[in-house]
Amino acid sequence: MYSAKSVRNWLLALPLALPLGAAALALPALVPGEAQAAFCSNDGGRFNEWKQAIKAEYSGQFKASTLAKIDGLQYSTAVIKLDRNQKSFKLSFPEFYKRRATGVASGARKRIQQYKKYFDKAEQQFGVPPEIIAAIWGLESAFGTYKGKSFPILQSIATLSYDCRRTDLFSREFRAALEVIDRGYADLSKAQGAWAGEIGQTQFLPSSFLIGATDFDGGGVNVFSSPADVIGSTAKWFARNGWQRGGDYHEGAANYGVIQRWNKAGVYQKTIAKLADEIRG
Ligand SMILES: [Ca+2]
Repeated sequence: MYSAKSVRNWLLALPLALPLGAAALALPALVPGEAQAAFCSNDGGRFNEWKQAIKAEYSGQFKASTLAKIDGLQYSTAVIKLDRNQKSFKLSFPEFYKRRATGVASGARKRIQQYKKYFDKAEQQFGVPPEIIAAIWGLESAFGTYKGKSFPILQSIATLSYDCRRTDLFSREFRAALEVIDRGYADLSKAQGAWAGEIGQTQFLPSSFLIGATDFDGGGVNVFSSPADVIGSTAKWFARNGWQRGGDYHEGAANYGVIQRWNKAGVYQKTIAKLADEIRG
């Protein structure tokens, strides 16, 4: 089990470990004509102008009610500050594993038992074993128990799209976020996530959420509060990215390549495979 303190310490490492948020490499190929950045700027002075440009660009592509969400967005200096303050990530794998994975396996085994019905369904439907899903769920949010500082998702993504540092990546994600809203999955202008706009308990970027979104317990897809949907959606993301049922997932194996698409940090990839072994016991 996590003490409040260990969860806090654990998450302090998160911005170092996940500079783009989880699933940052899961972006689909850019479709020509889609998500062209209006323009970018490194201060908030032209943000209202940017909002109008974006609305004009997407006019007719989304519902008016979806595009109206753009009106209320504000440039977030807090998000930009967090983005600028990232430090290069230099921990060795053993140090990283100790910091991030200590205690996670026992919590994972508990969830696998508690939500056996959904883990079984995920394995049956998508071929992804429980220990992989549970490892990611534990690493990303301590199984949804972590309640840290959070930010309105659409606002974070809009700010990072407008900002020049990663405008291409986040322009694609902004378009995906509008699609999440347009399709009625969640109102991302209100829903909260970590500072880089991640969605739900396994920290999907919007484009990854659209790939994984699965309703495992009825009532629509809710990866913020439904463990069933978190399990199903994460499993589907892996299946859609080429996971091979019953295949090895250690370094060098095809399934390890799918783990590498989930997160670009090498130590994080190794941690998922090792933690899965530890969970399986
Ligand atoms: Ca559901």
